[in-house]
Amino acid sequence: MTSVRDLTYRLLRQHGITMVFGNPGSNELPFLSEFPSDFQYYLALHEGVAVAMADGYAQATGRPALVNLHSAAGTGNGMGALANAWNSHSPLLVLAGQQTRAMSGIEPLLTNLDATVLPRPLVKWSQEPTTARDVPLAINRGLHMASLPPSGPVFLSVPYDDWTAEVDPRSEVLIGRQVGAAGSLDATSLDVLVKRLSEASNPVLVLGADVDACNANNFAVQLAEKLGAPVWVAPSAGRCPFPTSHSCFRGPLVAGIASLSAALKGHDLIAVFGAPVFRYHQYETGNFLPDGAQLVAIVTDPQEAARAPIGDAYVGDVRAILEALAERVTSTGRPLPAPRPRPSREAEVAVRHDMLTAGSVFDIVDEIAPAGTVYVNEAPSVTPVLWERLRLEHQGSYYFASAGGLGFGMPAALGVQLAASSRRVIAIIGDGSANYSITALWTAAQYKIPVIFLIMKNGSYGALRWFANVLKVDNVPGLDVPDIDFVALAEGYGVHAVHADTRDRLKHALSAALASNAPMLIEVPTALDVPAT
Ligand code: TZD
Ligand code: CA
Repeated sequence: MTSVRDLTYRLLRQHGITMVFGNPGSNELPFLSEFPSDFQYYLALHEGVAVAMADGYAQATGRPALVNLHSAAGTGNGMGALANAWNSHSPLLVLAGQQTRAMSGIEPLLTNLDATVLPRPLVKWSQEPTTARDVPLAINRGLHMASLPPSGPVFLSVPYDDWTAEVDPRSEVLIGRQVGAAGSLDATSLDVLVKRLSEASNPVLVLGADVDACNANNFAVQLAEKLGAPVWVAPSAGRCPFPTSHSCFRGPLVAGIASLSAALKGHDLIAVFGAPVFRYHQYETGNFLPDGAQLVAIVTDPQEAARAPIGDAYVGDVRAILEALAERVTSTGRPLPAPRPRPSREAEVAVRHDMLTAGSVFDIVDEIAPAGTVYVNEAPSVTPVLWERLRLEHQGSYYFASAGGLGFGMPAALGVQLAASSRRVIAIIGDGSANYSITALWTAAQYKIPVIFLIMKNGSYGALRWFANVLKVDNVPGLDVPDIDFVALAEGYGVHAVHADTRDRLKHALSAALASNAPMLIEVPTALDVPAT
């Protein structure tokens, strides 16, 4: 007899899934029983870690990742991380165990009440199959749903007695079903876009995370060079879609209506690829666009296209469309914009030599880390400084929580490192943020995932101090996080750690971490550097 569980593992393999990120409970044990030897289970000690780790893995591979959570409580613990996965279009299948059908009417302990409602609205699709025989169909559907554009998380609740039930023999044909999406532009729309770009007198490109997600950074470079156009990263950037040392590169746009509009002043055409228009944060009044500017956006997500308050939008395959435009647009002959000036290293060091600044830390990292290093960032107040200092040249070089939900960085770095084993991942983590998913250290140690964790210890929720200035609110409690010993915490979870409070110590620690193939944590006291409002 073929069991539902047997066929499920075959389906998972066929979708390229042999990893499970999870934290089990009694409802999940029958799914995990006789765990196949070609699968690897990554135990996370908190569900937020499991989901964020899967998110990092899914983003870095572009393929769906499987998360296994425990009923309602486990799903609830994973929801913060699911918010990020939702915004980053990460293809995740979240599989949660349900109590046995035999007791479903009497609501025993660990029943997931209204299971399908719980993860909404942060999933594309949510189901609890009505019968055991529908489970393989639901698994297959969930995996395709997660992958189809716009990709994103899906949720499946499975009563635990279903796994040992016999499959419907007709489910065999699910193995090998191909489901794909087409989606370049039709010829007329493409002509219109080529014309608009070619005839603009001062076009600008704004690129979002989905450009990096669909491996289209090179096409963006080609298009920018042909147009001689500056390139900005859409606000609240979850990934880096363009090489930061390229002459056209301007940096990330500020996430406020007026600031964003001011940065784009003078452009007559704003072409947005792979980003919502726009993901603002701080509220600023003003017009969405500068005077005289038109906007056209190419996105994978119909919701993003429909809800944009301005401009035209096309929904389609961002890579295919960028590739077609890069090929079809003829070179305008406009000179490339002059490169952004590199911030001076010496000036920064000279001003505050008693304590390392974020700028000097990033300069050291940029100098020592090899080309191709991947950065996962969760140090909110110093993110603008990071974008000025680190060279992010290759596809898949940068990740940040797409919904701003903290607790993403440390576990996502593990997932990215598993996916990109030939590159080294450095996680740059604030001393506030580190606490939401600190148990990721244990997973790093146990599975020997060689992420380097750089803790930026400024003793404060720096970004909230900045936001309090933006909102002009005073005397807010709960904004400092003094007296946390990250070296002790890391050692406690089995990760070697050092405290580096000078440039030389940091250089030494980072070189040692890069030379070893074990995870390591470096705690760096840094000056609290709240950006000006
Ligand atoms: N909780 C969660 C899950 N996500 C959040 N974004 C917040 C709370 C609010 N929050 C921010 O948006 S930034 C921040 C908090 C608490 C402070 C981060 O402090 P940090 O980094 O030490 O990690 P900085 O560089 O000092 O800001
Ligand atoms: Ca901090």
